[in-house]
Amino acid sequence: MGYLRCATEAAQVSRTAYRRKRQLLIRTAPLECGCSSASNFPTMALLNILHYPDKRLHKIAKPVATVDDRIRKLVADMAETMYAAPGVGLAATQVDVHERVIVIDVSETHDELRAFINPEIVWSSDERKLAEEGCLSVPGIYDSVERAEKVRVRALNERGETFELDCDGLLAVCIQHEMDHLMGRVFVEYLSPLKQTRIKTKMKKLAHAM
Ligand code: K1U
Ligand code: ZN
Repeated sequence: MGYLRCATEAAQVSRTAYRRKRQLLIRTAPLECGCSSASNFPTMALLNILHYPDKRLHKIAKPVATVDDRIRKLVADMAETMYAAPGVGLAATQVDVHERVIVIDVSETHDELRAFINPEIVWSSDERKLAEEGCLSVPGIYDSVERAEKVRVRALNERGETFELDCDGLLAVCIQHEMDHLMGRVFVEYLSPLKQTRIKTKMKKLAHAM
């Protein structure tokens, strides 16, 4: 119960921080129509997260052609959905949108939202590290996966500008996990066939119980 209350409070803090940040972004970034007012900007929405073993989680996402208001709305809705879950990352594939868009916020204060549009890993360390992972598409399942310890990512931000980011720790784990989602891969596929079968059975039972 303690965890549940913390998670709910964390999600509330996250949503407030994100709304504040988003208001700033909308106020400072001119909209496509050339108008800088946020009055016509649509409100955010919570999106439905697909659950493993849904086949749609295996679709390969296409690159975003133009970073426009449709993509900015998707980023906003994905952020709202990630904070509400609560989670530290979300890939568009998980909300049944098959375009290369990721949101991540691994900060303790839930106010460091990053959007990665058309992300590419341009460098990975040879050193690898085992770390525990969770997934909003496989609720209740946590297990260790080995990945590159550090990566450098190149992507577009919400304004369509290219940036590069050196990632380590949870951010490195999360970005690799989310980029796998964009390639139709779910973290449980790194586990043994026996564990995968058990997880599938558990998830199917859970879906029937709901
Ligand atoms: O992709 C996802 O499903 C999101 C996933 C990201 C992730 C976390 C940890 C290691 C690798 C990838 C999650 O956010 S799972 C939930 C979670 O980690 C969390 C939940 C509440 C508070 C803090 C973290
Ligand atoms: Zn996931």
